[in-house]
Amino acid sequence: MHSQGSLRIGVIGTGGMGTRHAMNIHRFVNGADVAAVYDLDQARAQRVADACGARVLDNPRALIQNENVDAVLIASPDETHAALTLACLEIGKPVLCEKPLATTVPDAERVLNAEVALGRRLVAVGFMRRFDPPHVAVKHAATGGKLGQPLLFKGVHRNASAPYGTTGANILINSAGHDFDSARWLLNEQVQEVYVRGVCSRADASPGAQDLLLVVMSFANQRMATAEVYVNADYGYEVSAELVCQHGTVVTEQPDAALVRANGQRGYSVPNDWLARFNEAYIFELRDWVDSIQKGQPFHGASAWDGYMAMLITNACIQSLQTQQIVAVNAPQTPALYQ
Ligand code: ISE
Repeated sequence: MHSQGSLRIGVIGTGGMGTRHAMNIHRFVNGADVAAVYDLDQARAQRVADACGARVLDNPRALIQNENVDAVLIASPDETHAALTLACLEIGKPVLCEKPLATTVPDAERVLNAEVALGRRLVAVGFMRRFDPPHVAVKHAATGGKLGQPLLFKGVHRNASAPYGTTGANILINSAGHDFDSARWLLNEQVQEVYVRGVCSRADASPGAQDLLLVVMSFANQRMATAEVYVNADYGYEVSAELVCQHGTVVTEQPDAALVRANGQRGYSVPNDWLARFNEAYIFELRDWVDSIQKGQPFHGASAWDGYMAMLITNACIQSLQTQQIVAVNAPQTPALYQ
């Protein structure tokens, strides 16, 4: 049953991420309930619906238009994100779209232009690192003044393994957007140029698949950023963000890490994936999103503009990876809606 007055959320996509979001809403977000779910795999959708006391709908657009759904969470495959977000904008429904907002620049532009035309912010994008306590601590330390101006962002983004055949372009579209958003968020500057190189880490990876990328970004005011994105790191899932500032540096520290001494060794465990590493961030992101809708306060996470900028940078990175040249990122002026 849904509590009176709670925000009724429809979840599109019940894979790993969508299921985690649905269960987080059900268990940890006050003032919100999962009212409906959709997945192409209806049996999978039914299992999540049963766990959350929600209905299963057989069509994502029917879910978006359903009068018993107040807000929509999109966690379906990347290539569906832009069209489904547009469908939410068409009927004025708030939406949290998992990253990436789109898989092409034109699609990201269509979402951005639709929200600008609407004149109000309905789109939130799931760059959850903005709610990750270690990343928030880096942001606070860098803006506290004691370290001076942040000059260089250094991101490390390692997945234990990626599906066979994952290409450099796939990685840039599906994964590296987090690092581009973190660099923009922590440096608070406009990106100007990118340079990307990639290598294939092992003989048994699919031919030509570059699974270790190094991205260099230059920003306005002579700020810089590097991001290592390695999707077959083997040892585990690890993300770090460091800012090198005028008078010091600040770097994310492992949350809840325990130093274990055993069997002549000492060390920390490493999570297997992003659901484990960013467990808290996903909950904090959902609470902030629900509060922004229920209380009419700004969402403190990424907007459609941030989702568009991530795709613009991604597109330039794909070109740089292919040409091995520096590529300019020609961003338009930030629309007033996002300033
Ligand atoms: C995944 O979709 C995520 O969002 C994770 O944060 C990222 O590390 C992973 O590479 C993506 O596939």
